[in-house]
Amino acid sequence: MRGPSLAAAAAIDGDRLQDRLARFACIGAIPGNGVNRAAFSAEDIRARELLVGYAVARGWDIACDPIGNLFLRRGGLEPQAPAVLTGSHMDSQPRGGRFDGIYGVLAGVEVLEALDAAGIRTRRPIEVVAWSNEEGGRFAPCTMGSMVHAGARSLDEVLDIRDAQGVRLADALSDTLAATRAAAPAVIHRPFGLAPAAYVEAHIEQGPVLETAGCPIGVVTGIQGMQWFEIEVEGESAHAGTAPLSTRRDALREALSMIAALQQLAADPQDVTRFTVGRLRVSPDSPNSVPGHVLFTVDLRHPDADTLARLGDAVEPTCRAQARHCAVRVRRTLADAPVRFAAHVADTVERSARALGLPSLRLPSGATHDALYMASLCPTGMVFVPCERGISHNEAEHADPADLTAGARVLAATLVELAER
Ligand code: HGY
Ligand code: MN
Ligand code: MN
Repeated sequence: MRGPSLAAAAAIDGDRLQDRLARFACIGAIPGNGVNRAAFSAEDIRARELLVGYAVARGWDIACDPIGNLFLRRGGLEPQAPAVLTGSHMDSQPRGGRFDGIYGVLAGVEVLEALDAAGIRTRRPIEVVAWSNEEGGRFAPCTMGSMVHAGARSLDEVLDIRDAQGVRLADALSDTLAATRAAAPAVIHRPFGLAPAAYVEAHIEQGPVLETAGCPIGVVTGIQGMQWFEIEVEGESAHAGTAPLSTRRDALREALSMIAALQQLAADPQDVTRFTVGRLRVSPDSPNSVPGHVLFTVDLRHPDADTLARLGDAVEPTCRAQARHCAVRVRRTLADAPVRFAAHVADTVERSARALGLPSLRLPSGATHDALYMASLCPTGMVFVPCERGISHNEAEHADPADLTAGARVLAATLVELAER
């Protein structure tokens, strides 16, 4: 472990990190200590303006790609060398926690601050990215910014996606890009697909493994696969008091049969398969009208590619088999195979933790992250820190300041090691 790597880790200022986490937690704050910062919302824009302010104050370059992924760049001795990239996302779930995503962005900023403070100039530039729309709660699917940046989907394919209020992604994105340009003196255009030398993302684990093991650092080995579906059931709205049950085309009744059949399909005695119906929209949503239309979502995950593919391919036939008098439309909106991270990046994270006297353990990620798409562009890895009871996507999400600082220190040493490679 090089001297500058340890010096950068030592220059991490945990109080500044805590202070900035608290500032961002005020943007979109909701009762219960949580946040609601939907992608391309006014709250997202305020978060971007605050982040850009840090770069302007430090003289780091600011770049932005056409889907709003925001890059803060600290120059290296070899300006043309591919940068080492870190970062995460600033958007949140509707009832999100104050650490999911934003911790990885601010830990990356803290590394740049530490390098400035320690007067360290790395060979490669180091950049911090804030990915657009990682959560996918407003505009599905999730991890959209990194997905488009890595070329897994084109920008044109997502521009017409609408939120629940009918707002087009293109219009919300346009407002966000305009606000970003207004906040920064000079925003450099960043094309899609620019492959960095490596990508390392710091994130809370969002699961119980590290806390249960009493271990402060997770060396992430990869991310399980996932598939998302939108299923629409079209029946006929009717009068609750007059329409005989025998002739109804009740969209909710049939949707519930489909969901029960899908839960049966996903049943797993080993409790490895993850199956979630997180959204159920009923129309006309009135107590005395028979539902004529239902939309529900499926989030399906598994670490084994073949199992995931088999379950994913069974979703549509399972729904159609439950349809009696209603029409069904099944759309698969996301299909991500499991990824394994680059061995040398995981080894560097592990070596950094050891050099800093921090216990670590290797584990896969149950949650998805932008690192999943970055793994297709460059050697990629993640650093996890524990979160209380593994709770996340919930206002009660909490992480210990000492763990957050330790994770930033491991990130600093890892990034400097990779920037000298
Ligand atoms: O859904 C996920 O796994 C991520 O936390 N957005
Ligand atoms: Mn996240
Ligand atoms: Mn999340």
